[in-house]
Amino acid sequence: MKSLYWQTPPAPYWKLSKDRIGSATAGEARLMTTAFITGITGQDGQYLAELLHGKGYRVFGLISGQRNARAETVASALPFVELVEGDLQDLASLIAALEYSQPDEVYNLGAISFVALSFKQPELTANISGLGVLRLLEAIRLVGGSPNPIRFYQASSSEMFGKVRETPQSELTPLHPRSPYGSAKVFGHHTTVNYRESYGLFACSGILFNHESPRRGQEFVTRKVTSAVARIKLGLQDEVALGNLDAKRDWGFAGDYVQAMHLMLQQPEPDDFVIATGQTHAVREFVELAFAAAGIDDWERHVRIDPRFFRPAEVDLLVGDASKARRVLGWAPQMSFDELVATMVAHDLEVEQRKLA
Ligand code: F7E
Repeated sequence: MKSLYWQTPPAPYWKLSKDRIGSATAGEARLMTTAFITGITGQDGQYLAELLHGKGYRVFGLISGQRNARAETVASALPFVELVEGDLQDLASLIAALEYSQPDEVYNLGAISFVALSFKQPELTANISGLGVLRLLEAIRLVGGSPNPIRFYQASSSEMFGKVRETPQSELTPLHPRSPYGSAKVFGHHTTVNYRESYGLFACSGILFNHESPRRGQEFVTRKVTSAVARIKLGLQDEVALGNLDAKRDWGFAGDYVQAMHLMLQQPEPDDFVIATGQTHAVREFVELAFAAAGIDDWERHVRIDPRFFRPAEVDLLVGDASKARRVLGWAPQMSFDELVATMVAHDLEVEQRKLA
């Protein structure tokens, strides 16, 4: 991966510099659709980058911090991604990054995305997950000019529904966030809609319900469980400490969900879409199924309830109505809940076995 942003000062039209575009020639690069992704080191950033690269896009990823350790992971997993330094907390850096990459499409996946952490660092969460959206939209407005050719995707979240007012939740369900993360996402969502209505930006908000994969961080309950199940199966640990097993979530596969992000930006008009499977399961069911996938039936013996993992306010039930996405985008989830759990457990068993070898 090339991360030449810090090696070369910005210039008006970088796309044509041959040494920055891998195997593509300058002429080919000019014809390539260019995407700019924030949150490139996260699960969704990686799946989306692969999807867009497969479609012939040139892909830039925003990377923040000094010696960001996760940049190395991206470098080996996604060698085609060109990294650009910048931070959602720093408007000037976003303007420079957009001027540098000259994107056709911007996907804002960067956020403090762990709900539990947002209770401990609410101001940081509001700044990155909330104000960060405003800064990126301002940068697009300033760099793109008028009429603005840059298409924008905002990663909104089912956490915005929080204490749900109706079930299932759709694009029209009132918002009632239950965490600093949810509140920040509500701000980002409304700001996206407002920039669309005020400035005519092609700005879309994808209201994604929980989406998981073997690439999910281990702070989230699904991967925490599948990783622990693998270690318990191999005799490396005996139990896993969890919080509220009664919460219900609509869990899908992240690889399916990034396709919806891309589809939103290919439509004739910008709009907002719920992306979900339409099925809900309690955390307890996920745990039971994950243990069963590893051939362990007495799962309760291995689970300890620890109040440290309860949240000050919980989102009890989420289940999405994605009929608009199905109708307008032609999108539907491909991977079932059972398949998702089995895939994650199999992956983690392999990871742990590899460590032992
Ligand atoms: O928790 C319960 C926890 O942290 C799911 C993010 O991607 O999806 C995600 O947010 C449920 C909650 O995800 C543990 O209380 C029990 O009810 O995996 P999670 P989340 O909070 O739903 C939405 C759509 C986003 O946008 C977010 O960015 O599981 N739970 N025991 C636990 N959760 C965790 N993390 N750890 C436990 O030990």
